[in-house]
Amino acid sequence: MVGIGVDSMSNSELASQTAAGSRRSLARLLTLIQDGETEAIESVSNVENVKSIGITGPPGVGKSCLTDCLASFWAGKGERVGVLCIDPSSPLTGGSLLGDRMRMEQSGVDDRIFIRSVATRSSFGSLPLRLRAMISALSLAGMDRILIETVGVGQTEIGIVSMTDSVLLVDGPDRGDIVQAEKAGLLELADVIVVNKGDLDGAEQAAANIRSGLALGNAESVPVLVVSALNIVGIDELVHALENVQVRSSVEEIRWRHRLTSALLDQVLSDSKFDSTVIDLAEGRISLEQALQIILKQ
Ligand SMILES: Nc1nc2c(ncn2[C@@H]2O[C@H](COP(=O)(O)OP(=O)(O)OP(=O)(O)O)[C@@H](O)[C@H]2O)c(=O)[nH]1
Ligand SMILES: [Mg+2]
Repeated sequence: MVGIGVDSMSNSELASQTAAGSRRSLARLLTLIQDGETEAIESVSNVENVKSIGITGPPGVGKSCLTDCLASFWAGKGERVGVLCIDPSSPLTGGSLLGDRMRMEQSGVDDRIFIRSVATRSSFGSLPLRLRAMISALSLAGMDRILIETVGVGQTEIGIVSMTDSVLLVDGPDRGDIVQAEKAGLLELADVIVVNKGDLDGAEQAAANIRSGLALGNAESVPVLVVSALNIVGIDELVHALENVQVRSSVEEIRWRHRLTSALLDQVLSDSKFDSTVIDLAEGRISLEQALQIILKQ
């Protein structure tokens, strides 16, 4: 029987049950991957990944509501949507916004959405790599779309969103936080930018400011849309933009640069000598150059 005793299943059994549609097996597999279980990560290493979208931006701009809208939109079209929320402060409801309306006409919307929260605690460095394997697990489970919401516009977020195939940057009407995103280098990874809360004053102006900023950086081809997740306005246009993202070689290069950096960082941090080297440094026994040599020699 599918879904019984997932705790005692081997990794390959979990993987095959996941592929057969067991949500419990998928949940267990994701937990093992998140915990860094090498065998679990290997069990999905040959899976062809479904295209994933990273959704990022400053706190409180409406990323979760927007993720909810997008997941419901695609689920309403009969697609299966996997959602990973990295360090969520506001839980996703599983398509409650748009879902309520769609449910009247169409059953099964919620069944087609799989949501998983992922804490970043204690996984500094390795989370981006594990995220790749989590995307593989969701792909194995037959998801048609994978959405990854992450809060903030710093280095950690860059590590996370560089693992996805495209990036949706969300901003609000009154914030100007996009400047922070630009400083952190996140703006150059954005394939689509939305100003959410378009029902509030200042949204069109914020979008105009972003467009002129992009034009200065020769990135005017990046669509900047005004939407309202709350009123479900502009979602069709957003879906269209996301489904028609142009691959830009310059962005691919940046993406791979971040992925490689994450992989290197992961290697260094998982080195058995790392912690003792830090102590040796702190206690003045070795220099930084010597520390580098110790770790790079491994
Ligand atoms: N007026 C208005 N409010 C919105 C809209 N979308 C979201 N909100 C509100 O903004 C608040 C934050 O929404 P969230 O979706 O939790 O925002 P978030 O970016 O995911 O927040 P964090 O994950 O905490 O960074 C909530 O109170 C939402 O109801 C919108 O289109 N218009
Ligand atoms: Mg959120």
